[in-house]
Amino acid sequence: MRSIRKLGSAFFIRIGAALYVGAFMWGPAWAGQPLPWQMTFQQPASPIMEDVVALNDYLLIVISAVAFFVLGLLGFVMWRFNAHRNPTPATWSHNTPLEILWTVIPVLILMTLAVPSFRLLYRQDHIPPADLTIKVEGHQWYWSYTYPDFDIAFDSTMVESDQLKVDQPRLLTADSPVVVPVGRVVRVQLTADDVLHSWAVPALGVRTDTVPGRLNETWFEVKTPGVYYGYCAELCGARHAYMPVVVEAVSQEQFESWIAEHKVAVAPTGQQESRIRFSWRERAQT
Ligand SMILES: [Cu+2]
Repeated sequence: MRSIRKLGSAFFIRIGAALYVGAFMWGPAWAGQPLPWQMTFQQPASPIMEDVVALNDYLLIVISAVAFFVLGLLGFVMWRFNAHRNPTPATWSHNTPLEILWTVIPVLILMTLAVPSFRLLYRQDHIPPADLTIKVEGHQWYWSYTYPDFDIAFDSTMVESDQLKVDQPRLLTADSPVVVPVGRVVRVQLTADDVLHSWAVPALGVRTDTVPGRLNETWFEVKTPGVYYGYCAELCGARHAYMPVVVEAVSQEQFESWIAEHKVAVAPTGQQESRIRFSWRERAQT
């Protein structure tokens, strides 16, 4: 009895700790990267990730209810129909109404799980009219990014631990982040030039394989400015753990000046200005 009480208090301490860490973690200052002792998702920063978290919470409620119901039923059967309490067992073996019920009810429960799940899957797969396209190419072991609308292309490699600045997370910091404007739909086209990789940013709800010879597509829209860290999520070789993804979401003005700054190196000035405006105007019409 004492050990059960001990177990019980350990359980509540754990739940309390999880709630504490959860509350701590969900503060806005901590968006976009994993934390020590983190037990749930990162703070969602895109509509898709919000839906993922909502679906997860909903599933957790349903599966907990099912698990507790089955556990209760088992306990009741063990207590009520054990050999002492029920020495002469009943001899019937079929009950049609009961069998229909225990088939139909689980089917209905599965439907209530399948509908929101498929809805989310469709939403992830169906790319809305995009404001910006970024092409991602996985290499052993770094990423290269292209902004075809603005003729910008660069490689992004991990910053080694001894070269990190203050507040830069180890193994998650890359030298050149992907810069995107907040509140804009970003279409991401992904491929690889050697082996399978996977471009994953947990807070944005993005995780799509990059496959040599194929083009995959995904999308995201960042709701709040910030730096969002991700990684390669497909075992791709010796330095698989050392190809982080960094997405920096900035305001529209900051994004445009970033574009202008990076564009200078590859194209004559003046040209990018008109292309930026053209790109945004095109979006406004759709
Ligand atoms: Cu990889």
